[in-house]
Amino acid sequence: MNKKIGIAIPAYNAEKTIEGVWKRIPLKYKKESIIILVDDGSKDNTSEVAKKLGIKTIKHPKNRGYGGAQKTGFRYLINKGADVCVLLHSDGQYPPEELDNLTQPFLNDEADAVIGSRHLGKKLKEGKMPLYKIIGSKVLTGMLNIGTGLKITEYHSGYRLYSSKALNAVDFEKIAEEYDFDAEITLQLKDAGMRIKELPIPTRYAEEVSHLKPFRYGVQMIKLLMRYWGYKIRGRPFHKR
Ligand SMILES: Nc1nc2c(ncn2[C@@H]2O[C@H](COP(=O)(O)OP(=O)(O)OP(=O)(O)O)[C@@H](O)[C@H]2O)c(=O)[nH]1
Ligand SMILES: [Mg+2]
Repeated sequence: MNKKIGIAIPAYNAEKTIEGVWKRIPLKYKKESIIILVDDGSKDNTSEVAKKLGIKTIKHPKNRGYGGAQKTGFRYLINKGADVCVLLHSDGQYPPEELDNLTQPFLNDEADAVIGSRHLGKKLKEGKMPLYKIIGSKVLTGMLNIGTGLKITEYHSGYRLYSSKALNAVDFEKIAEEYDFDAEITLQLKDAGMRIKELPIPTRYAEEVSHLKPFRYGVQMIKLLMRYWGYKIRGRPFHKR
């Protein structure tokens, strides 16, 4: 079954890493897929580097945040007719080489969303994931699973794929603008009865700069759980907006 694949690359001050990521995207996706890079108000030459590589680029005049960058990318892909929207980070942390494996469940119509799980991949230390992130993501994942009754191995992975149908079903443009976008959409998809498949991916931490503020992120996860309960128990709207 032929599905149109779209790839959205959120990028913030990523001038040094984009070329490396672009080179690792298998040729067939460069030929057959829709690829969009969303420059989220970078201060460096992210857009210039991307355009020189021939990557279709949209630039946010002002930095919106990780979630905001995704929404612009997914909206572009859906408008261009993509059936499957892939999120591929611009810092090289998530391997483009895994695209065939991660898109397969959509081609077999086995899933509405796929999460590349580093915990399933089981090589966190070898991949040099900082210890505070290993502990942090396990604790927060445990908290969200206990709080929702779901069984997800990792809510915080940035390697994610969604069918356009699933994105529309959860009204993705109303979801959080920052890092909590990924965990929130996971809860929304589950709540909408979507099939989420997790597949193992390798972990890779190198010299890339992490912008994630762990404490702020932890608070966002607790607030997300509160909103989920407010929605489940009181029928309050789930979306913040
Ligand atoms: N930090 C940050 N990244 C953004 C933003 N908008 C888009 N991005 C991109 O979103 C992706 C994820 O950002 P990272 O800071 O690497 O976050 P992360 O990978 O979840 O966290 P780490 O595991 O700490 O690297 C990268 O490709 C960024 O370039 C933004 O406003 N802030
Ligand atoms: Mg990163």
